[in-house]
Amino acid sequence: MTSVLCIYLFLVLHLQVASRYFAVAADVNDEVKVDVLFMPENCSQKSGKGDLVNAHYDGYLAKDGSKFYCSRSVKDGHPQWFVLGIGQVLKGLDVGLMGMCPGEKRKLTVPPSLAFGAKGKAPVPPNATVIFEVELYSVSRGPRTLEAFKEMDQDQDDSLTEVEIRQYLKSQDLKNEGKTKEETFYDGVVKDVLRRNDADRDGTLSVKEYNVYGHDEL
Ligand SMILES: [Ca+2]
Ligand SMILES: [Ca+2]
Repeated sequence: MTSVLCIYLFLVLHLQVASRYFAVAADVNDEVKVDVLFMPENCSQKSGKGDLVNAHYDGYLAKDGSKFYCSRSVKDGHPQWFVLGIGQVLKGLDVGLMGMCPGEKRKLTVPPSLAFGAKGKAPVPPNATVIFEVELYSVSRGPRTLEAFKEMDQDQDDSLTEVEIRQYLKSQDLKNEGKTKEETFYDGVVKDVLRRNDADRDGTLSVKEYNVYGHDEL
């Protein structure tokens, strides 16, 4: 069922006319080619380095269009939740999702050097150019700053509970989109945030766990 959905969405994305094209420089020799497939009318906040973003992305091999990854078919189909620009995802995604609006859809053509390299990673063969169809759902500004931590930590006990993280995400959606999403959406996101960051597995995030990148401001 989920793979059918992915194929459907793939077709939908391809039927939409690429409204513009531009390239984002990533290295001297390599760059990610960005085709904007859909641009929402209103752009509340563009993504930048260090932002907490939520996105779906499907990966295809450029040479034959075969799909090797679909984020809708893993982890119960919840959109992937990661901090942009710090290596939590492939370099090509880190670069290709920059400056993106919530609701925007892009097609990213990523050279091997910014994807799976000379060795590849099964089922992606060596030296493969890959294509990602990405849809950005939400952008939260500077989640790893002290301001964001304090904003989330409502009872000011220097730790973030599931409830506090959930309320923060909802408040962000309310601010950016005028409404919140379904509760099951937040269930998945909160679980993912804790899975990635709760090092001592006590169910809450300490300042240290939250500040895994060692920013000075924390
Ligand atoms: Ca707290
Ligand atoms: Ca913890």
